Amino acid sequence: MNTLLTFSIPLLFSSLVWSGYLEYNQDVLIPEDWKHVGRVDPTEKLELTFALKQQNVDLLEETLRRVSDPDSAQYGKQLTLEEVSSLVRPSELTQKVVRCWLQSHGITDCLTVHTRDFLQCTMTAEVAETLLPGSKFQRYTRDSQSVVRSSAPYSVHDDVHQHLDFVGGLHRLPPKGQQELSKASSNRRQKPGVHLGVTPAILRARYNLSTTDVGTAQNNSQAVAQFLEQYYSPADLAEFMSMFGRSFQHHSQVDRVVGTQGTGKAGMEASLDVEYIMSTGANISTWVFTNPGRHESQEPFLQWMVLLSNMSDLPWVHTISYGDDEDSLSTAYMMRINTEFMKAGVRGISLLFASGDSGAGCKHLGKGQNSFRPSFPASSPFVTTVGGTSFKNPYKVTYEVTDYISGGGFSNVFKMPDYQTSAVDAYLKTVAATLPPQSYYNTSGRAYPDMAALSDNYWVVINRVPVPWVSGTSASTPVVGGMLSLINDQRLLKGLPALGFLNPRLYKLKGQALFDVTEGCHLSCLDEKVQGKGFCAAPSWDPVTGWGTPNYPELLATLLAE
Ligand SMILES: *[C@@H]1O[C@H](CO)[C@@H](O)[C@H](O)[C@H]1NC(C)=O
Ligand SMILES: *[C@@H]1O[C@H](CO)[C@@H](O)[C@H](O)[C@H]1NC(C)=O
Ligand SMILES: *[C@@H]1O[C@H](CO)[C@@H](O)[C@H](O)[C@H]1NC(C)=O
Ligand SMILES: *[C@@H]1O[C@H](CO)[C@@H](O)[C@H](O)[C@H]1NC(C)=O
Ligand SMILES: CC(=O)N[C@H]1CO[C@H](CO)[C@@H](O)[C@@H]1O
Repeated sequence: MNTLLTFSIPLLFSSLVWSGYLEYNQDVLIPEDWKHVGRVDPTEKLELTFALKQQNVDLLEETLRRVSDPDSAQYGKQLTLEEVSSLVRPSELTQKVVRCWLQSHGITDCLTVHTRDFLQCTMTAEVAETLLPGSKFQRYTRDSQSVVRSSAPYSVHDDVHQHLDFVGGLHRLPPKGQQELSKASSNRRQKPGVHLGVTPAILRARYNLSTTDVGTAQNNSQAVAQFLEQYYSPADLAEFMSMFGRSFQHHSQVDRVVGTQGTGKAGMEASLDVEYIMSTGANISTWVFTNPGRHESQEPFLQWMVLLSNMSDLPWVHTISYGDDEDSLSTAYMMRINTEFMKAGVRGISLLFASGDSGAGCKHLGKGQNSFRPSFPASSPFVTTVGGTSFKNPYKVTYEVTDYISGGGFSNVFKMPDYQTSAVDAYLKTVAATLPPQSYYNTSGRAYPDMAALSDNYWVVINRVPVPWVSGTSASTPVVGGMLSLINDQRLLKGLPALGFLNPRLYKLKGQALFDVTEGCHLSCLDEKVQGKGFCAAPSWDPVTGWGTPNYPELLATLLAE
């Protein structure tokens, strides 16, 4: 192919003595619920993802700030995928060095993306272990899932070290869904004779959506991304809509499924996302991104990020119920994924992540010492994170209070972004006397969530049967997503750009057009010092419910300006 390759390889890659870790602080422990099956056969094919070092990441961040800040002259001047690509594409040198390195190991079966910053290559386990000294590929199973991961940290040759951010497909395992939690809450709350719960009609009443608040623009669309070993069922969606969708115009079908529906079965969480984004974001074309990986070595979340860099035509709003403990992930990985979020944001795409269902979380540091445990991507400064609420009276459409499961807190990895400093400072001052001990969290970090919606006692149709008492921020996130899609719809009809990365604008509203949630605390460590209590809601922004929940007509009015 390229003459440079044949000559430079022996010089560049003759020795494997010098190699270094890309992800020095990546957790490689396999959680106990995964069963070790054994070493992977050396001839077995793996698919690994190489994240190539990008250019102009600072400029990308600055561009995102400008296009998302309503006070900037650049507001709404979003970039195409082509433009993002010219900005961040890795240098020729980086591309060449990485390709040479792969080819020197006989790896030629690679796919790239439009932005050239990811390479996905197929190789045998034996080749992968030589390429990445230290790696040891093993097979693990959990329920019906089977994955191939490395039981030991990998390194890369010194010559490529500076050209890569990380290699995907060795460590991170698919997180467990929230079904456990839904069942737990059903036991706890079952009261004979009471059946009222959250339905599309209840949500539309609470958030003031009228029958005419449905999508009408031709080319608007929204998406849910799911990475569970379960899939949404088209028949359940249709049944759900015939049962609960009588009072508003809606679609009863997903327009596009990207990826494969997986080998698992129809799942509660997968159905929840789709059924509810299509209830608030009614009559809007909906896509589902589902387990795009085909190989057991792939990381479904990473695969989805790679896909975004390869598709020029994408829905404007994506809601994602996926998260992992920040402390289980390497900084290198989180930093790069964060850059991927910026790439989506500058294109005008809104990414909404569930804040998690463990409140402030809890990490045991040993000797009775604990700290809160932030979750990623909820803690990324470049996504909009959605927390959860309950009705004050669970059987009536009343005002909302904290759902104690609502994820929230402060990142230990990402610095607090400028758009939120005054809101967070105000909170910390207001509640100073009642804050948990300082040793549990880090107030220099990105604070989340940004907003919230109901997350408690939902009705879902699963296997053709309506099931009550389903709870979690995986419910509130698509509910907010659907409403942002409706606002995009009106913006597109007016010839305005999509909302894109919402936070800079959201924080400038200072709670206007949102129902402030001021009651209740979320959960945290069960120890003597905090006794299960994390942060508490307060007037204005708080790290439990953010700025509060949407009052749709007012939010529409304010976000429809310019
Ligand atoms: C990206 O899309 C192009 C075609 O548009 C395709 O050839 C390539 O294989 C895709 N990359 C990946 C990683 O799937
Ligand atoms: C929206 O809902 C609230 C509470 O249910 C109500 O007080 C208000 O009048 C409604 N309408 C608007 C336009 O805010
Ligand atoms: C539903 O959306 C389509 C465009 O996708 C539009 O033509 C139609 O009028 C909408 N329905 C209502 C009730 O607004
Ligand atoms: C606190 O967060 C900052 C980033 O905002 C980080 O640099 C620092 O290491 C964090 N401290 C701890 C103890 O994790
Ligand atoms: C994101 C989206 O839905 N884009 C659609 C816009 O319309 C064209 C032409 O009908 C479709 O091909 C796109 O998928």
